[in-house]
Amino acid sequence: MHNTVKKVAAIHDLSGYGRASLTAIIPTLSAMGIQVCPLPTAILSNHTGGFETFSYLDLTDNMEEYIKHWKNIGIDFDCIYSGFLGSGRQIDIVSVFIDDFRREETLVVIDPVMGDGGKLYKSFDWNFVPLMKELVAKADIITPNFTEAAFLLGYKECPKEISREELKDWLKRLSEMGPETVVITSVPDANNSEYTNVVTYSKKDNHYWKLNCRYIPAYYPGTGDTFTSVMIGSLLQGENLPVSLDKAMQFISQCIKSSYGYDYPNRNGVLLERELPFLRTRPLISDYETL
Ligand code: PXL
Repeated sequence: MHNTVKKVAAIHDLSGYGRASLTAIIPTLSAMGIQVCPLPTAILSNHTGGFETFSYLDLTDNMEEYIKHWKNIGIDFDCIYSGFLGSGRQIDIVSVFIDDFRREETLVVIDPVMGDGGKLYKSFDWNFVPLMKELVAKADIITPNFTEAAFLLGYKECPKEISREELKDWLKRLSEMGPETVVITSVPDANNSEYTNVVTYSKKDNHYWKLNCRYIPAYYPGTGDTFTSVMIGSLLQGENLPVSLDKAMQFISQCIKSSYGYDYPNRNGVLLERELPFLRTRPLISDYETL
């Protein structure tokens, strides 16, 4: 009898507090019935989004040895998913990992974490962007936010708004870098400032989709990791791309709305544990349309 539980190799840091990276990804995918096999890039006491201090243990030197044992065991993965990477060397290791572990049906998802709100994160400089561009070329799906999309395209500044035609051009140009599917999150809506949208382009069927999301004025670290995890979980369950993105967006909106009403520091992350049971159900499809 076939093992029906799908496996994801999750290449991210482990931040012990704050519900980002692996501490968001593992519970989210597990709740969706997917096995997560973490390949940790670093161990931090807590994520860096809003906490002034943190301990940091770089695991780059351990990664190759770790991967060697995975090869010896002979594991294969239904999905390889990488996010926050700390150095050019880690990018090289992930690149070789993809070459070694990818099978024809493996889904390779790269979240090119580099910045947000028009700025690079503090731990990155501009030399990192071309390295990330090389990794992105190997992905089936990339999930940059609006800022990261601009940086991948070679802009050093991110526009405040973008027309529909320009956005389609961005999606197409990003897909020409290699990925079959491009998903851009946190895109300002040119016609309605109350919305930040998710847009996507799929090369194979040459289709552009747009999902409208009402802007919520609160930023919680780690929501990008949860968003991409829900998308992956749903795709591995056999749903199509727009439905998977719709589910991811609904889930994140629900997490933010159910957290926002409580008075606690945003850096602690959304109250994920309260919402995880909802991932067990298939929500009603709410909103997606052709871009
Ligand atoms: O994806 C969010 C994230 C991941 N890893 C680290 C972080 C953050 C967000 O702040 O600090 C270390």
